[in-house]
Amino acid sequence: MKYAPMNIDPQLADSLRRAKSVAVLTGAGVSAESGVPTFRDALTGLWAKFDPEELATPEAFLRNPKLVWDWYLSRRASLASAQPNPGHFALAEIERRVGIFTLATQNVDGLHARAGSRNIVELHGNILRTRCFDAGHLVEAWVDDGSITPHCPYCGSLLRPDVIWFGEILPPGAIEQATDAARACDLFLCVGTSALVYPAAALPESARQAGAIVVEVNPQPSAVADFADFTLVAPSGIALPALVRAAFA
Ligand code: BV8
Repeated sequence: MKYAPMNIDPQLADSLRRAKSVAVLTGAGVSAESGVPTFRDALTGLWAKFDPEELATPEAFLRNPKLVWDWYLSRRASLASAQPNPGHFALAEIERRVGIFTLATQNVDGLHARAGSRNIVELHGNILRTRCFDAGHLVEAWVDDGSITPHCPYCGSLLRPDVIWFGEILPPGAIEQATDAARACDLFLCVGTSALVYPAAALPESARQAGAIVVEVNPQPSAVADFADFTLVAPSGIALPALVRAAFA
């Protein structure tokens, strides 16, 4: 679908330009234009028959380590060719322009850091890191002894991707840091998320309750649009650069 150049409400552009503090929540949609399937689409092909909330759990992993490990290997492989898109770069530009900036992401693809964002809170971990299932320490290398999934070279436990699965608590301090930023910001950007997974999905409401201007960027508005002050109904790779141009050009 072709999108006309975005017209940004001058009031929104002015609010961003004058914001002293900005907080952001991103979801899989911000990486869609980088060719990374959104979380629920990630189960294309072989994975089509699985429910992601079934596959991304410690129980599923312990039940069938190879199935879950191979799913993450295939997602890592598809990430190898992914590049940050204009939406990622626009968020990095906003961080450079605004005094106080926090980017909380549900994404595990590492693309925000590659686009130059600095103050990132990875709420759900990072698929490119591997950790020991039992002890939790990160593991950079292991011997591929042909066992169905790799084992920790230090204790022999199973290795797992360093992501937060359903039913697992978030990294220590992550949701607290993101919530503090949401409550303290003048303007909150909610980008590319269906806002269905908690506690991340509570962040836009926390920002609204604290009096922030809330903006949703999503071609299919989520429930956040019901209370957002502004909704940009377009792909983030188009909407965010247009917003940056309108506010700072
Ligand atoms: C927790 C990492 C405390 C892994 C992910 C019962 C038992 C246990 C827990 C629960 C329970 N009931 C509820 C819960 C809490 C649960 C939860 O919220 N479940 C939901 C399903 C109801 N949450 C948890 O378990 C969390 N932990 O609560 O711990 C606890 C512990 C025990 C018991 C109780 C409480 C942990 C959740 C983290 C799960 N890990 N990812 C991996 O990636 O493999 S979640 C994963 O799915 C993502 O990280 C993300 O969070 C979520 C997907 O959401 P989105 O990113 O929004 O992606 P989605 O595809 O849904 O939407 C894409 C959007 O983009 C769409 O709106 C689309 O329109 C838009 N879009 C598309 N293209 C574009 C675009 N937007 C802009 N531009 C475009 N071009």
